[in-house]
Amino acid sequence: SSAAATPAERTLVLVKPDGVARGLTGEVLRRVEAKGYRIVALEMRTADDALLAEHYAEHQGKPFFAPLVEFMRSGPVVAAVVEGGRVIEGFRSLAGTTEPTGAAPGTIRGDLGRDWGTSVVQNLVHGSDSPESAAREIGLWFPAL
Ligand code: RTP
Ligand code: MG
Repeated sequence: SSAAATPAERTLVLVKPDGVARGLTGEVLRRVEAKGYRIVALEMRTADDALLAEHYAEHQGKPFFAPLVEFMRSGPVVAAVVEGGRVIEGFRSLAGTTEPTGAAPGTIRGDLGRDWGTSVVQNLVHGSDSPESAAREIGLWFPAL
């Protein structure tokens, strides 16, 4: 047969400040590893405005931009580079839809997310949404990679 191995792909995963504060870092990484993806870089840090402005460049000018940046710098995040076949799509599938209330049970946001009582959607995790975004975001968070 001509079945070729699926080329490995990389994505940037963030456990956002709500996930770290609620002690869900291990649970998120457990789901990533249980799916068969490999963590190839991992760091806890508090993001500054410059990093977040670049990370969320596509959202500049939107009404939720300022509260989003304020939320994202409110505490440490855990940043990871995760590798695996079709991992960009696969992690977004593990994460579930943006709003936890509507996210499917079985997903990180659907099982664990609480998007009520805050002015910005606090949804535990971020995952790159395309190969281009992944390359850009990995370069921002892990310039040495
Ligand atoms: P992410 O980039 O974090 O993986 O999430 P996403 O693709 O599902 O959502 P996106 O549209 O890229 O938005 C980025 C993050 O901004 C916050 N957000 N708040 N109306 C709102 O209050 C609102 N909309 C978006 C969320 O934290 C979202 O994940
Ligand atoms: Mg996004």
